[in-house]
Amino acid sequence: MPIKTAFKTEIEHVSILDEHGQFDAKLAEGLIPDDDLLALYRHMTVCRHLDEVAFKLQRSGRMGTYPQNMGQEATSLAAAYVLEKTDWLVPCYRENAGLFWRGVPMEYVLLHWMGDERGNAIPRELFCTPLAIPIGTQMLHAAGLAWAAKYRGEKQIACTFFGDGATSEGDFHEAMNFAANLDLPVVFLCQNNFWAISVPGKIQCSAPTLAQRGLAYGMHCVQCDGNDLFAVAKVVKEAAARAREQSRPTFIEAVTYRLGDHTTADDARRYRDQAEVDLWKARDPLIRLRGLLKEKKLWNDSKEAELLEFAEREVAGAVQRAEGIEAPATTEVFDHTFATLDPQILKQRETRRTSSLGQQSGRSASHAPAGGSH
Ligand SMILES: Cc1ncc(C[n+]2csc(CCOP(=O)(O)OP(=O)(O)O)c2C)c(N)n1
Ligand SMILES: [Mg+2]
Repeated sequence: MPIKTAFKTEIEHVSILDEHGQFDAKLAEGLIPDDDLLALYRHMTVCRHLDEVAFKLQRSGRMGTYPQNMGQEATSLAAAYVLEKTDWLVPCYRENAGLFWRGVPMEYVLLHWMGDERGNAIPRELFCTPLAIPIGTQMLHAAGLAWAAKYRGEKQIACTFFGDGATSEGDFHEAMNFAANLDLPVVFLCQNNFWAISVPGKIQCSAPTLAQRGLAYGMHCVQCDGNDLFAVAKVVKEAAARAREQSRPTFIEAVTYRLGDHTTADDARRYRDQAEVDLWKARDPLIRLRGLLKEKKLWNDSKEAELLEFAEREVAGAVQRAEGIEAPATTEVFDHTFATLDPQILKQRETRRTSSLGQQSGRSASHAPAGGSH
């Protein structure tokens, strides 16, 4: 018997505006009108400035750990731009641009990184889940949200964001498996920035693209330039249509790069070459978009200077609101975990003490019974 080919495919790579200023006007047709392009550029610039300010807040002890988004702004922003306002955005932690575009107030993200839970209480009407720090968990949430929408007969879809490292997690594969086999309207948007903290992508995946990981699940897969606002807008728009009209998921690999450290707790100079960083600095999504706007005679240096002043005011206002919020009551830690508090927890709420730590109400720990807990 002759050996036949059981399956053959190829992965497309979509690029519309590259780092050399090459622009494919035909592919870009109808994607982003000029007015929106200006608004999107302004938005990315404000987000970039927030990154700088957040870094300084952390260094001066006014914020906990912070992960800069620098270099990756185009991906989540393009997705949020083309999706409906009622579609779920299910983020990781490098999607500030997309979340702010949807309407999440900037101070929420600041509060989150300042360790204030109120930063996670995103208004329901914005359809954004809180930032997900445990790697990979949010992809399952997206599959669940899409499943719920499908069950209710709503046209709402879910778009979830995650990194290259997250594709090594079991949760990723479970989410992909559920989404593909239950025909769920999900867009899986992987931001491949080549690093999972200090672990390079090439030792996490032996295949030439991450995109092809979706093939194993019978899912449509595509790779795009993640630093190209147009390319991401195009592939997400098509994926959203596939989700809404055919209730089928898509796996998108957006190729990007984090220009900063993993977080403020990291020093990337210890494991990556400056030459690599410099290469990607030249591929910065802001630089190429600014170039296109200038070419279209929509932008100049005085507008840029005005924008930077605007960004400073916007971010300063958000910092002021985040730092100015009234401190939470110490009892609030009990408010969002249990629907009803059992007597032991009620006692803890009243006394702020727990016998399990050897503490007892009205008595000092040194008088606690031996063993300290019961
Ligand atoms: C379940 C889990 N394991 C480990 C970690 C520690 N951790 C935080 S970020 C990170 C790397 C994530 O890399 P990637 O998915 O590529 O996202 P990136 O930070 O590059 O955007 C790891 C391992 C975690 N947060 N959650
Ligand atoms: Mg990564």
